[in-house]
Order: sequence, then C-alpha cells, then structure tokens
Amino acid sequence: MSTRFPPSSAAVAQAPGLKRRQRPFVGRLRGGALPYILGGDHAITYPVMLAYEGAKPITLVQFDAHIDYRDDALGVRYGHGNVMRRCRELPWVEKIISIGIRSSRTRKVDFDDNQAAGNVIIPAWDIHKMSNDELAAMLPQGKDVYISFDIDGMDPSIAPGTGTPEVGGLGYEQARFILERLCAKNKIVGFDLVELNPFLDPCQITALLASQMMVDVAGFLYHD
Ligand SMILES: [Mn+2]
Repeated sequence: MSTRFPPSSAAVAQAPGLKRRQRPFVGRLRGGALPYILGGDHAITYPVMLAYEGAKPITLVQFDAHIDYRDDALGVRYGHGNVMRRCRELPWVEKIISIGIRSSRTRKVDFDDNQAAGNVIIPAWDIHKMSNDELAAMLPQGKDVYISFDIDGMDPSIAPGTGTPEVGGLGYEQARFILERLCAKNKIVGFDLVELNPFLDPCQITALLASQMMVDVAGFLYHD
C-alpha cells in the first residue's frame, strides 16, 4: 500500500462540506485555543485535523474498538469508517496510535494498510493483560498529541450508548490512566470525544462516563 498525501485543498475539493466545518477552527487554533469537541459522528475528526495544516507533526491517539481505516465503504470515503485513514493521509499527521481495538469485523486489507503506514495498534486484550508500566512504555512522549476518543473504545457495560458497541473494551480506570499519561508526557493540541448517541443511552450512563472523562482531561491539562 502506498500512503498518499493529498494536499488538504484536494481533500476539500472532494468533499466541499468539509471546508465549511473546518473554517471555525482555523482562526481559533492560531489564537492558541485547544479544540475540545463533542460528538456525534466520528467523521468530524477529519475536518478538525485539516485545520492543523502548517502545525508541528501530530501524533493522533485514537481510542476506539475499530481502526476506522477503510479507504472506501460502499462509496463513502469521508465517513466514520474511513476517518483515521483520511487523517493519516495528511502530511502533518505522522502516526496514529489506536488504543482498545478489538472488532472482529476488521478487514485484513485495512489492518495491513494501517500497519504499512507505520501506525501502532494496542488491542484491548493486550491492555487487559499489561501492567501500567508496560502500557505507559507504549504511549508517546514529547509529542504534539491530538486525542480522538470514540466512546466505543470503552466496554459496553459502562458505555452502551453508541452505534457499534463491542464487548471486551476498556474500563474507566484503564482509560483514565492512559489519558493521564498522555497529558503528562506530551503537548495535547486537541481532544474530541465522539460516537455517543443519546438515543441509545436510556440510563445516561454513557453520558455520565463521557462527561467525567472530559472533565478528567481538562483537569490533567490545567491543574496547578
Ligand atoms: Mn468505533
């Protein structure tokens, strides 16, 4: 597989709606703001990443049950199933580290393409067996990190309110530890938490978890 690096203007030309979604971020990034995004469809990460053009190389840390690396899903190239592949095609995204991956529906060709592009996958079943020190050694250090958190990275017992739940996901303490380490050892340049669907969350426990993790990250970043 060859990793293609189309200029963002080319990507925007293929999907004009992305330009409209990207625009609000650019000026705010230049002002030093930290994007903090709630969703909704994971496809939002790509137009957000477009706004980092000209920034330092970014390590994109994805929490997810799925690698989201299909080039084309029934004609869709800018949906939530393609989003990490589209982001990796941007020259300023130097690597994707995917945490909590476990979907049995991942196609081998997409996995192979993901690995050929130099990305790192840390499956959920490895995380369940690792010590905190072993896990910490696999996380980036000294990087500009953007965190994209698909709530289905979490176990559906505590995060059922999402469209494609997968058993065997992360617990809250595991995710909190990883988030804390990412924030402590890197410069966080943006954060999104996506794929929470309130219509699938009747007890609102997914929203409770998501809101707690967003507050946690803010605390890790802005504590004295
Ligand atoms: Mn997912």
